[in-house]
Amino acid sequence: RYRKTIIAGNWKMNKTASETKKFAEELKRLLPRTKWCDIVVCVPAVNIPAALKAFKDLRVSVGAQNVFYEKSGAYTGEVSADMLKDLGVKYVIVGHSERRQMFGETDFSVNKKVIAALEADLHPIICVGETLDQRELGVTMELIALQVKSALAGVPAEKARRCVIAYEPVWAIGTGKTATAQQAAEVCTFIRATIRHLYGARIARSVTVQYGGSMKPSNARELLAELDIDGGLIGGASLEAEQFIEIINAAN
Ligand code: 3PY
Repeated sequence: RYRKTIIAGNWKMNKTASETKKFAEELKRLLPRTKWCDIVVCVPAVNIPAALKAFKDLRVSVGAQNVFYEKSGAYTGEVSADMLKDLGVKYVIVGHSERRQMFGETDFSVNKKVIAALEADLHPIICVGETLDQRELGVTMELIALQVKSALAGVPAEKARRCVIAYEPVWAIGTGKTATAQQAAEVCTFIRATIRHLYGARIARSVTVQYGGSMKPSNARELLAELDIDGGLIGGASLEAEQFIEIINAAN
């Protein structure tokens, strides 16, 4: 493969700083000693320092779940890309469907956040995905193309290669439903084709495209066996060290 396989946990609004430490200790006991894929844990912003400390010796990168696009100023409650970078954060999830649905995130704000993250040398994990209605209407691919193109608008090729795209069908998030490996692969292949149209074959080959949406030990191996699925963004199953490790092992 030309690109990295990345297994990233999205903890959402879960775990305190002490629980983060406990999780890292458990993970340390379970981590395979052989070479493994890149591992990321995206924690609530307030727990980033605790996570950085806890995962330091583990070859696990720490990610954030959101970032604001302005550099600094009167934006109460927000966190900038420079603040994340300065702490030692490597990845940031941008445009998760929960943020699009509950916190007014739009393709426009996602694009600004992607640009701000790249500007600060972070790797954005850009989430795209259709709702059940959109899938049933038969507009999935149009919607995905729109989300990918909007997110990357104005992003030059040398920066685009640092982006990760996560395909997360909204109907598979927190519902226990998973896309079949074939459904997931079809969209991930289409995402890569969209990147090829924008940036050419070389960049398209090097961008990591993940599947997310109820990925768990029981379905990870089948999903990750698909050529165009280069890892996962894992919700609930990333909260349990044992399940997370099983998914990491499935990627190796
Ligand atoms: C899920 O699996 O529920 C996710 O949303 C991962 O980001």
